[in-house]
Amino acid sequence: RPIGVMDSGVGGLTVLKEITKILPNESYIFIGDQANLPYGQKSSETVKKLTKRIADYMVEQNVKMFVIACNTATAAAYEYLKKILPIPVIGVIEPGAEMAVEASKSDQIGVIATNGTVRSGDYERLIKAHNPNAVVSSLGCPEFVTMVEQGLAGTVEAQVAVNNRLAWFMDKPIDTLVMGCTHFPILRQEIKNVVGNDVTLVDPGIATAQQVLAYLKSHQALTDNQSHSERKFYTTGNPVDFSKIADKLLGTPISAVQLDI
Ligand code: DGN
Repeated sequence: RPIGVMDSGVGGLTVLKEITKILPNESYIFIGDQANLPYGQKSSETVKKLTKRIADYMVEQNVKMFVIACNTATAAAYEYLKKILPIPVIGVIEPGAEMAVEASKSDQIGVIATNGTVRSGDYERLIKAHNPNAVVSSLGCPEFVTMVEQGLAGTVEAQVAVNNRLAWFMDKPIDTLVMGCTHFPILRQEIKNVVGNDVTLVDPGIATAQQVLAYLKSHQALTDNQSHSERKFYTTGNPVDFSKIADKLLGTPISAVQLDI
């Protein structure tokens, strides 16, 4: 049985990439809900409904696990889906928060995310649950999502936008910055150029992949050979646009199929 991975767009591919690196034998179904992108500006109730609709489809496809590779959807729907789905559900925020606490020495942690994720306060709450002394500074960066979806990562335009937005951190003594939106690791270089080498960038996708591995291992649900492994990519938006960015990101040609749900 495959692992189901979803995002509002191409950002979740950064998480999928980390999962497939350590679990190459598994099969995967990835869904990008690009028809409804961006999730970050929608109400939490709406995001919950959109995420449930994808989760229901994944369950129909008989996936063995559902990974919410989107911070905004994790904030809005993780607790709810964990209760109602007949399969295990993994979100990106808790693993990311733990990873940030481990990475920080000064307890001064920055979070960049969508407005929806910042509004939920989940990173702050979970970081403080692991380290009550932590000081968390969170900033919404919604325009980063649009830039990534438009394929602008690596351009001067993207660098300028990242410079402008992250200037907010200049007077904050953070030593760790969580890329709390799965689209943001695609702008890692631009972000690094602004915050410099002294700030550790945390990619929750890496910690999430570790959690997927740990779960499957402890439940004896790992696939031990690659001969039947398959990767299917769906978007509710335009498959040609999706594939263009996905190819670049995963470093292999992808042919995405349009999904009508
Ligand atoms: N990639 C999503 C996240 O991690 O929050 C959000 C993108 C969006 O829909 N705004």
